Amino acid sequence: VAATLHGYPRQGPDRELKRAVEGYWAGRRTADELHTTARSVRAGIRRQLRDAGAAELPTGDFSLYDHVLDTAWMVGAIPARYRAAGGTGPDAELAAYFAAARGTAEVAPLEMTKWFDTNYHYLVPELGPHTVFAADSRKQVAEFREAIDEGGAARPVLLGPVSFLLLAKPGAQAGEGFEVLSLLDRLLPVYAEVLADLRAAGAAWVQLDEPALVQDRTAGVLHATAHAYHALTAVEDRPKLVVASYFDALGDALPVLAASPVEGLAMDFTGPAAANLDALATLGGIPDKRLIAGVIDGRNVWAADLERALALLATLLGLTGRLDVAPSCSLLHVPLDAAREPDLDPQVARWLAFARQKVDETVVLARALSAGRETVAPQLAANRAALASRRGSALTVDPQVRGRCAAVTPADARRPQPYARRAAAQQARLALPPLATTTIGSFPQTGELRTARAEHRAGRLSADGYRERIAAEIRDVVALQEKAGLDVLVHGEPERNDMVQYFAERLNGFVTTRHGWVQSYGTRYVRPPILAGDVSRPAPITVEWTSYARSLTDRPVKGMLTGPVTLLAWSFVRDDQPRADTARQVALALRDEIADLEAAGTAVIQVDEPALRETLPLRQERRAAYLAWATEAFRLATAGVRADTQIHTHMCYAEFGDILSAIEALDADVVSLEAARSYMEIAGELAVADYPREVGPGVYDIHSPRVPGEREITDLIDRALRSVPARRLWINPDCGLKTRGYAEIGPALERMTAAARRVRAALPDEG
Ligand code: THG
Ligand code: ZN
Repeated sequence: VAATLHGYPRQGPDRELKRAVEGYWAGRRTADELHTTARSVRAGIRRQLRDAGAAELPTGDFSLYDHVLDTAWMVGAIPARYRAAGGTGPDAELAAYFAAARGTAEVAPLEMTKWFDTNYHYLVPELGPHTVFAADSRKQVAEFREAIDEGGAARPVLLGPVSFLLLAKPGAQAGEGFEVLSLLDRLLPVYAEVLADLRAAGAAWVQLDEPALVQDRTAGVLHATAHAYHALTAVEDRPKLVVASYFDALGDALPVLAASPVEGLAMDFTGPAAANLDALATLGGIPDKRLIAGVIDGRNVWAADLERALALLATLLGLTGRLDVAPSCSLLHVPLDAAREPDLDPQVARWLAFARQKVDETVVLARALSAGRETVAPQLAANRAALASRRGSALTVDPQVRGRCAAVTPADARRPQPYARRAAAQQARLALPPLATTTIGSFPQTGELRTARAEHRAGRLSADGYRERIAAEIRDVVALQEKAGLDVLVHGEPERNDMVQYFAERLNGFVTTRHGWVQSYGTRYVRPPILAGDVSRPAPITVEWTSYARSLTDRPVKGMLTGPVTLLAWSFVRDDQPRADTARQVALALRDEIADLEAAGTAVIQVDEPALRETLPLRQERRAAYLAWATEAFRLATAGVRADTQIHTHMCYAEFGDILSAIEALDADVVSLEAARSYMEIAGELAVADYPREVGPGVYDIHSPRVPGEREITDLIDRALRSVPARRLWINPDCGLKTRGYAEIGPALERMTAAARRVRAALPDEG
């Protein structure tokens, strides 16, 4: 029994790779310098893994930007427009690669979307009937050679052919009815060639990742999977194959893979994928295959229960011909090293395992099985003590919070008045015109703001000095909005670094990290807070700045909060109680904040849930339960307000079609949605769903620096009016303005309000 893994964070200890790639983009580094940094980051990773005692290192999981884009490159499926954009210079390939990743002045990049239900985003390959695949194994072979040249075993890890196709989409020229999976037979020979190249380079085993098989799949897909692995195992002179899955159980795909001639399976046995154990036992195990058992959760930051993992592994030993131990998935999704967090509460620190610690845990388990428990007795004892301290800690169990949660009744999560009554009360209080205008909440985070925050943190700017900077920013933002003629104003959120971190820093139960970066996409990283204990709110969070903004204007100012589902989705959440319970605690803390905002005179309060769609479970059978607790948490946060307090929510990045009924179940008075890029669709979907309350499908795409013309906005409003009556239609940009510049948003907002006034003037008199 040996310890191995599927992948490791690829940024380097101080995000060296991010700096190198961004430096190359900015022209501050040559391609050679970039490759040198990349090589040294990879060498550092391998050293760390070998020192920890990992037996067979993954290779090829490294990426300059994204591993799905790397796979598209490996099979030659890079659209011609990017090859052309790369030019003919000495670095043409690198230029073409980054053109596909981030676009150029001439070409838009590939679309980006979420990697299953993680917070990582991949680039969506574009395929069509004319795609010509061609093998390019250079990256895979080079990274494998690097590893074995140092001595010791390595296992190339590739995205498998079935998942590659299922993650891709038809390109613009593909034509009606084109199915990406129809390309499988043309793709397989290319994979076979890569496998042969890796074999020639000395690879005994190659791992093919097929995470797409843990989603509900048709008989057709399962059949294609069986076909693919029969074809790949028929290749002569190939490495042994291990097919990996993670994030959920294999379900119907398990018997298919078990019956295929591949030599090994890597399976996840954590979280919802724990169902793999019974399924494997029912099948009679896989006695002729190697099993790489993912028993350490690769997606959270909590120290594993090693005794439980050992018991699980003992059962698995009887179900396989050869057992190895691994984290459940690539460690890409967790921060690098919990030992590098000097500011963490030491009590919490010992409960944590980041990537480095997860490798240590994996090695301890492998040693316990291969050399005997007594060889790792101290590690097991330390693990037991850490788990016991977590269970008994006052941080994880706050009796007051528990009591309050236990006392929640269904009525607490329901606004007492029906929407029609609320709408009348709100109209009497707010006296807004039809087609009321507003923004989503954030205004540009300028360089000066970021500098002021950094200066304040470093102690060079006093608390008063920093507050005055924020106050001045709010005065400017309010003045700008009055000048633009907006109906409902915001304070602009200059005091917030990040919509999750800001609240996490001010709520009991969360801790934040200094170096806990996790790749979100490309060179962009987030530092998710860690939700470790029972959540409560020691003091009001947003009331002061919201009230300050209100004092500057006669118009209504929206209070702005991040919703409970999003606070969970963008944090690492405790695993010692159901997420639904944790969500309820967060909801109650927000409910207090909303009550305080209301008591201070705030008539409009927005609770953002951009992540509602993102954490939808991968399997259909679990979705209803998730949406039930998620929408309940939102309502528990918001339902305590008076009838004449207007609740808004906002959502972005979503395929709303999947969750329209959940959006409705939030019972918000107003929902604003990202829509500028698919405006017709969302307005139409809302109409079809008979959405009964107020909506603001965005009329200004803030993801682009382009300022829309008034005419263009007028057209969008006219179009929306075909689906939504004027009284229920809001006019707003489609997301926060934090990434835009003031040069653009002044004119853009003025055109938006002008368009609203123009359409308003032409409305038939409602009498
Ligand atoms: N906040 C949090 N999580 C998120 C988002 C968010 N997850 C999903 C989505 N939004 C991810 N989008 C981004 C967008 C930009 C960046 C990261 C994720 C980004 N990061 C900076 C970087 O890597 O240079 C670092 C930012 C920082 O210093 O904190 O630009 O909005 N919580
Ligand atoms: Zn948004």
